[in-house]
Amino acid sequence: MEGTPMSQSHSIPRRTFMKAAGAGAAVLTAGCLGAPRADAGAQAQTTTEAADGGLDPAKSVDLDRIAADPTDVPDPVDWTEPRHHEIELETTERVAEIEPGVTFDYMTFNDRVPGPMVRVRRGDTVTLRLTSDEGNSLPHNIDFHAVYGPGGGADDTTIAPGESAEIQFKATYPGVFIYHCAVPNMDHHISAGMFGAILVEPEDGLPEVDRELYFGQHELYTTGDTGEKGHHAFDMDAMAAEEPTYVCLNGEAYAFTGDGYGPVTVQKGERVRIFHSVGGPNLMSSWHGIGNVWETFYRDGDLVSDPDRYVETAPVAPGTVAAAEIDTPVPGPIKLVDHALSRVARKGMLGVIQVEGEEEPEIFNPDP
Ligand SMILES: [Cu+2]
Repeated sequence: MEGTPMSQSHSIPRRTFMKAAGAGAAVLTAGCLGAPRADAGAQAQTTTEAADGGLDPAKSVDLDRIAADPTDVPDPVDWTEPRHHEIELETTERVAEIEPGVTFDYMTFNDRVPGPMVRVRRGDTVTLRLTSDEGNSLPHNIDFHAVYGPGGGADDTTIAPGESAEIQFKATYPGVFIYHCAVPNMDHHISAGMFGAILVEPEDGLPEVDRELYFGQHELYTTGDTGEKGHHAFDMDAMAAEEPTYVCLNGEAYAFTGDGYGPVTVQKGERVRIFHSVGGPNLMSSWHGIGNVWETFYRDGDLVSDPDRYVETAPVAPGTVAAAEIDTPVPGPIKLVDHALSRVARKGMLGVIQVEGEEEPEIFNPDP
């Protein structure tokens, strides 16, 4: 288990603020994203529909939280010779909340979305053991985009509930890549949460930064309306039509805002590397940080070509992990969004990095 701790616990306290249906979005997107998700009339109508037998009541949850902690990133590679890693991942099927009062049947790697980041160095070897929780109902497997081999490993890791499988692979090429479940209904399984990232550092490593963060964007297709209280079943037709109910950051709506677990805080002046994994299964992310710029942008997770500079909005295709480095010269929020902004204003796709520190009026003066 060198360098790749895969068994961390859920140490972050669950949010305690239970917002009223739809009411929170306007608050958390205050600023350039005033976001009325639904007016009072629409809320009343939704309630009536539910009473008429629309959605089943919310289920009791198996997990207090499905959203991975964005700060949970393995330490940078500090070794210079090839290593062997033993990595264990567990596939699970869990009920959890998309937002307060809205439950969903997630599928995960290690009970969180996105699944844990795996971090190795080019030339390292990995023995990967995949286990399927015995309470599962479906087959699962794992396809690493960092792997040469049938299905990226999926062909030899397809397992039934209670089973486990092992593969070994060499990380022969560098970059940051998606992994995901790849059973025949892979779009459903990815949509339910089964994706994560594997970072294969180049031999010379990555530039030193002060902090690294890891996020995952994906879509949920459900039988309910966005924000409708109750249990949302999966909607295959909506997925086929590519019309999601939610577009989430780390599996939940607005998780890293004042209405959720709170923003991720950094200190003014820190250089921050952000890994943005897009599981999809269908939607391209137009990745943007409001109030900032991708100072260095590693397009498509390519860590060896010359990176792009000062990119405002970057396309990140489903099945891709992009990386960017940002500077934080002024205090205030940096809002991580998909600049297809209806996904932000209405469907949950927003997270906030809060930069703490004294004002820098020469760079930005809010009160000249
Ligand atoms: Cu699966």
